[in-house]
Amino acid sequence: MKLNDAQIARFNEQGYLFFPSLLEADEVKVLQRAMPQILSRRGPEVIPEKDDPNSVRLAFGAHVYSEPFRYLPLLPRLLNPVRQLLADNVYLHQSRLNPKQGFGGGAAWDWHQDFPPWHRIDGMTEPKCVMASVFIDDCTAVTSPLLVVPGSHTHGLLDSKPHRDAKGYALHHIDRPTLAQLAEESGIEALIGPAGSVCFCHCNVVHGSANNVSPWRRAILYLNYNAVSNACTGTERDWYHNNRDFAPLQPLDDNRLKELA
Ligand SMILES: O=C(O)CCC(=O)C(=O)O
Repeated sequence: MKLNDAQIARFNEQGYLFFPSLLEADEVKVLQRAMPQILSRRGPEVIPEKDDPNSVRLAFGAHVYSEPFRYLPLLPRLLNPVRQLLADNVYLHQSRLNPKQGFGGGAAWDWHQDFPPWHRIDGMTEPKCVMASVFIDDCTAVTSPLLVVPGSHTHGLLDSKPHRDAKGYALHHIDRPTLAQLAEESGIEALIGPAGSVCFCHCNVVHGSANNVSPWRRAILYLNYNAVSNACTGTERDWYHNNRDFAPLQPLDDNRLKELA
């Protein structure tokens, strides 16, 4: 897939590009089939929900320990648009899978940008990083979709309050007056689409989500690609937060994931 000039201009203006059903149904099935193994994994890279230690809030690094998730970020459909948007070769700074379990198990995410902890802790100089959000499940109005503020990346690094949990996971919450002003100017959009949809999102786009009180899981995999020229200088955090392998990713055959079906 090659982005055209209008798509690149739209990304620069609104901060994201959404492609419904970029992955085919059999590719989605392969990824869904791998989920139980990832979610039953134990280790520091798997972070439980605060109020329910048996529910996974985030599984980092699935692209390292799960075969289908290793192939996914290398599919030309994902890799080529990201390389175009960043005008560079890229490596994966981190991947994180947010299963967002149903019946309230998947707790809310306060409004934030992704870039601040990468910049302040991992030593990522510029916001030259794209978060490709791959819908592993359908994301509907009732399963607590990801909410984004269009154009918010153009404000650069916003004032935010750092919050770091015991496992080093860092979020920088944006204060209410700032969010209210941004939302007043540009509105808030919900990213809704079938499993297999992909949103390429600038790492300074303000985003968040509510509790998932529906009965259905709403998993999204976030593939955070960084430009090779922007490789991180920090070494404080573990491999699953701050990957130190900066070798440019090389595309696989676009059917590689489908072959596992
Ligand atoms: O998937 C969600 O609901 C939000 C996740 C998120 O904002 C993040 O991982 O930065």
